[in-house]
Amino acid sequence: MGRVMVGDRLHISIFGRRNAGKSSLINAFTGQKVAIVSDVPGTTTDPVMKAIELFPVGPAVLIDTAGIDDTNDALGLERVKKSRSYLDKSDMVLLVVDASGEAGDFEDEIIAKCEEKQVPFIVVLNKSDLAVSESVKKWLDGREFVAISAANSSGITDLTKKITEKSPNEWEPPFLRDLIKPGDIVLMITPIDSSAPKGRMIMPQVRAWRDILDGGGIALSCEPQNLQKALDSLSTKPALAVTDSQVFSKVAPIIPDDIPFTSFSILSIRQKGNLAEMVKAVKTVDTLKAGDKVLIAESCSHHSQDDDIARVKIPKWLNDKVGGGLIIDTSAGRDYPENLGDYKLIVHCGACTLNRREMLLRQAIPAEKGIPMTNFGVLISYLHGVFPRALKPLGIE
Ligand SMILES: Nc1nc2c(ncn2[C@@H]2O[C@H](COP(=O)(O)OP(=O)(O)OP(=O)(O)O)[C@@H](O)[C@H]2O)c(=O)[nH]1
Ligand code: SF4
Ligand SMILES: [Mg+2]
Repeated sequence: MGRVMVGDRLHISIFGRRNAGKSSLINAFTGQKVAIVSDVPGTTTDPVMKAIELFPVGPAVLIDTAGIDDTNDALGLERVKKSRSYLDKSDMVLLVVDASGEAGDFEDEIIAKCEEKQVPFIVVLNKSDLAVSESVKKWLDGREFVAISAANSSGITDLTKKITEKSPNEWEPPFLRDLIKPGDIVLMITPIDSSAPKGRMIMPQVRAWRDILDGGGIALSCEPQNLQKALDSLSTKPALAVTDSQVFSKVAPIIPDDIPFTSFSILSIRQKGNLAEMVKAVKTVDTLKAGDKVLIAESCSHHSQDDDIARVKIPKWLNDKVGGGLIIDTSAGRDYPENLGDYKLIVHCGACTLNRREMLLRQAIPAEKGIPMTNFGVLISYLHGVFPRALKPLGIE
């Protein structure tokens, strides 16, 4: 993956006493041994930053800090000061408490700081596999907390859910600029056909264009029929190619394998929703059969055209795959149909008009009922043999 634009990632700082399990929590989140864990208090001396893809939150930076109770000597005090300075740079704080240890003034102070700076925080009760001490029991009384066991990676899903819930309203991952570095060329394949709005570009394309420039990149755009020519004319290979999903099968063979390649719809849903879940859900198409109901949902109501993607193209491609006979409904705008229970699969657009919180909620409703939801771009890449290639630039294989 390209440059990590630190400001584009949700900064989550992990605070707590020495030995509370802060570094263990980083490892549990990442599934790797990125931070040193030991039973010697004061193992982490300098803050360690780790950029990760934290689903369903999105791109995040985890910051492991030194214990806040390390106040025995000048060096310890210095470390505590440094740890605390990270609070100002945090979008969120996880306050880790060792269930078998102590809790009191140190924790109160961090919470008071978070409240003062208006940084959302979550109390994380770690080592919940051990008996809870009287001190911790007393301190937790009446508080909201998430119980985990970092050493066994249990409770991590509950914790990521809570992080999503508490993450600042306006926060969203970038459209694509975290995938490029300044000076990189991004080639956009934008067909101007009857489904393109007259005299304009569609919103996800405009978003991509702006984000390339915000990331210091160079935005190039062409129609599919000029793609080969565009590639031939470049002396520098594009760092990324982004296509309209509708022409995936047409352009995929033209784009060399060593150029990361994805679609506007996939990038848009990565920004607005939980892409990993949508990727998992796409395999449901292999189990669809005649008579099954599928919902195709767009989150804005634009005019339908003769060869509309939601009403004509996706239904045709799905029926081709299944051998016909699917019952396909479409919805447009903010509302879902009343009864989602009948659907075997929901296919959602890039949701560019929604905020991330709203899209995550739209995903959560069917998820509770066990109904898989995928995305236009993910589905088309799957049906047209561009899967998992179109997901690879986003760290999903
Ligand atoms: N039983 C149990 N032990 C844990 C758990 N999480 C961490 N530990 C143990 O607690 C000790 C401290 O873990 P660390 O992750 O190094 O703690 P830390 O908060 O980073 O500690 P410092 O860097 O010293 O401030 C290690 O021996 C871990 O194996 C847990 O969920 N259950
Ligand atoms: S909300 Fe959906 S249908 Fe409307 S422009 Fe954005 S991606 Fe397309
Ligand atoms: Mg540590």
